[in-house]
Amino acid sequence: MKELRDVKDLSMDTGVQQMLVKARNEGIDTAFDRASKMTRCGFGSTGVCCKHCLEGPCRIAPGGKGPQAGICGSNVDTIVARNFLVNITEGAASHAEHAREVAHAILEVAEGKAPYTIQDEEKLKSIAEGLGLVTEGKNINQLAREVAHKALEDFQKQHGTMNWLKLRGQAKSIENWEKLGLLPVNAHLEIAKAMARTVMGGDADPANLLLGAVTMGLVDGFAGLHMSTDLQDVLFGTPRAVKAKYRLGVIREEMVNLSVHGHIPLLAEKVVEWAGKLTDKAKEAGAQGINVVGVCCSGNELLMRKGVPVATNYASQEMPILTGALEAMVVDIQCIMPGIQTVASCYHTEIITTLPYAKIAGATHVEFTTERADEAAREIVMRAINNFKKRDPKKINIPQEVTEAYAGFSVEQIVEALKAVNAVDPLKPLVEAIANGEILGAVALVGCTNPRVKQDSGNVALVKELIKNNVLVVATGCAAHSLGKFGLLSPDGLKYAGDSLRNILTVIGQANGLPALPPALHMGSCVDNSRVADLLTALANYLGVAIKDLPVAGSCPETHHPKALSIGTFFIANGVDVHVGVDPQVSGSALVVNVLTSDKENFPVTTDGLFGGKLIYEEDPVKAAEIILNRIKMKRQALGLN
Ligand code: BF8
Ligand code: SF4
Repeated sequence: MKELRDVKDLSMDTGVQQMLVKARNEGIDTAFDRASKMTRCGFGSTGVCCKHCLEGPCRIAPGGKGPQAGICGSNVDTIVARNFLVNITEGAASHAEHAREVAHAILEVAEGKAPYTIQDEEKLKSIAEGLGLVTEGKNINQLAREVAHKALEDFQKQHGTMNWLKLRGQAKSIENWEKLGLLPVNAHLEIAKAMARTVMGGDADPANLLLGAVTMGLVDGFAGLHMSTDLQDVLFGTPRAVKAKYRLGVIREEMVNLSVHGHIPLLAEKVVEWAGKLTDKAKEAGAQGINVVGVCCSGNELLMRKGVPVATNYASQEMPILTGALEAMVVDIQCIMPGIQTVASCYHTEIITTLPYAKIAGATHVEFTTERADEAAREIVMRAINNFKKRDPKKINIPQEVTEAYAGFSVEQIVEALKAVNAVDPLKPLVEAIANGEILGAVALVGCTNPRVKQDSGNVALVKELIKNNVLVVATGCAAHSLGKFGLLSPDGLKYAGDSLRNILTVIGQANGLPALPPALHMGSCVDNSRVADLLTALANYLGVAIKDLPVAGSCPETHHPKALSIGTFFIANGVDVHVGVDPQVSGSALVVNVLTSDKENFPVTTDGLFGGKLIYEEDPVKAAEIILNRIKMKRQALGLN
């Protein structure tokens, strides 16, 4: 049995460290300790294990020793590429299902069947126009119904190209995908096709399988990320800058604490609404009120639109329960560790699952559908209130640290902030700063935390290195939470920035009545990586170049989920370099590694050559920053910039 590691080596977050000590004292297992005990399988971690039929599992030993083909004759390149495509498909399917739920909800709202009100009519209109719909003379519900039908077509149509790809893709990228025959028809069709081609006896050409992964990246990007963000903005409002609080200290002893965890804001928004309506009931139970706190991407959605505080990010999702002051954790889908139920069974906390296809044994299940959203949300909040009296005061121990952060930087908000500097041509100051080198380039910090990696350390270290070199950083997902916890979403974080970046962010901030903008702009949840893509599209169109020409990159230092890989594939398809700090499990095939990570000069077929972007795998965040900076400088040079 492996030794447990010192809690200081597991997370940078002192509140998390405090809870880890508490967990060990109480004999409770957490993801961090399970990660310490888990040995890595050499075959699995290099991607060379195939379980696609019952002849196997077949595994190819490295270094040419032992069998070099599976029983069916699959070679190592096919096995690794096939496993990679399965991974990307899992990620894309998650995002597509998220988007489909929201599209369906919009349809129900338009038909008066679901208790939500459309919040951003302007955005609905502009999406409708972008989709080629006639908007004149139509009321909001008619328009919403037509937009919902267009969205749902992206899960049904049998010919042509996904509507959302044509709506949001940059023309130059689309041209390239079309030339390569990669355009997806509909999300469900492509997901089914990917399953069919990865089955035993399907596609056995590794290069073709990797191209399949790119199509899946496009499914993820357009029928997942873009569609989700667009329709969520329509339904719940487009985010504007908000100030909010981070870390476990946002849990309050005197309140009924209810955390919302998962991804789709249909549930999260309703829980917040009902928490507001049931304050009196909480007071009757002896609490001062109801405190909703966010975890993971549901946390991001509520933070972006409502300034709801964020308790913690992925790897430490069990910790809010360990405070002993969490009455309930309500979850929907994705990134929810079954381990939360094991921890909750040692406390009064009730885990509440809400989707029929995502239950946890032992948890309470309150079925959430948009049609009965109010009843379900009311029941969930009442359950939390009723649990308040069940607390064991001896078990309460809430870490005190809280940090302040700004979030809510939608593209609309960024453009509005830039308008305070140049009302007529808002992108001009930003583009000029990039052109003259005051801003070297831009990097999106995205994705996760992973219990195998010291929590937050990669995300924070990489960003500090980038901003020191005057790179503008935008952030999403749990990585944005890391930055929020360590002051990088606050103007105070500018102390780590290079002079010219600090000056520009101060000028823009002051034009907007703030001391400065933070060094990293929080753009939202993982599906909101669409906002990053929208920003890149706007910049590329402004300059009349392709996205692949921009001096930008994406980075996910603490990757854990297949969704992070499918998002990364979407950006690579657009020609954006993507760094991962955790092994993407393809190292068993030199061919796959070369296609994904080599420069175009060094290998006959690469994503760098086909799309202009490549995968960078580097565990050390400082070294990764250096590689990213060099690629950004290379792209600057190609644009004729110094
Ligand atoms: O979609 S960042 S750990 S919660 S996968 Fe998961 Fe990663 Fe968090 Fe959000 Ni994204
Ligand atoms: Fe083995 Fe081929 Fe079956 Fe995979 S598909 S388990 S390599 S026989």
